[in-house]
Amino acid sequence: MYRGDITRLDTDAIVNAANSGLLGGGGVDGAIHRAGGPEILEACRRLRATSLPDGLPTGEAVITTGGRLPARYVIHTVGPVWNGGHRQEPALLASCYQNSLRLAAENNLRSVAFPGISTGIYGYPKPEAARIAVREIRAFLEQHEQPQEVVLVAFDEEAYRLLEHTAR
Ligand code: AR6
Repeated sequence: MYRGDITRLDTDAIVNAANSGLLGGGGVDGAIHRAGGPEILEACRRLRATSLPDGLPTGEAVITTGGRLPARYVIHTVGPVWNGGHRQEPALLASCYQNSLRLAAENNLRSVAFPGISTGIYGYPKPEAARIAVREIRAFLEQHEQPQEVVLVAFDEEAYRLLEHTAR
């Protein structure tokens, strides 16, 4: 676990809580594009122009360069917008973690860091989201050799305490 700004981490990849358009936004998405520079946006535009003309569906993930970030790669995933919990939000959020980790494994990445996908602008309740994150990461690590290290990033003290409690 790490408390602070995910863009400072030098894990092999950091995960971005993106939107389907993949062309940037607020929150951690804005911070990643600002810190990583234009190369990331260029890579996202290429994806939109080729394999993802309609954007990235909720629950899925793609990988791009990390541009000027300390991390070599950014894995972009689109979390569900919280709508009360009866629109497949838990399954979609679990898919975000599974698909991001699968991409990390396929690219033979040793370490990857996640923000709390969907827990900002998309309004997912943080305790439930933390439980899903911890459960999915543990399940994946048990079944795969890579990544070897997964860091959960809390942006503030309260989120950090919640993660500590959830991972116990
Ligand atoms: N480092 C680590 N965590 C951060 C950082 C940072 N620099 N900045 C924010 N967080 P959000 P979402 C935390 O809103 O809910 C964007 O506009 C934040 O405290 O970034 O999935 C996208 O383009 C929260 O716990 O993502 C989408 O349109 C978590 O990261 C939409 O927001 C996620 O908050 C996605 O919403």
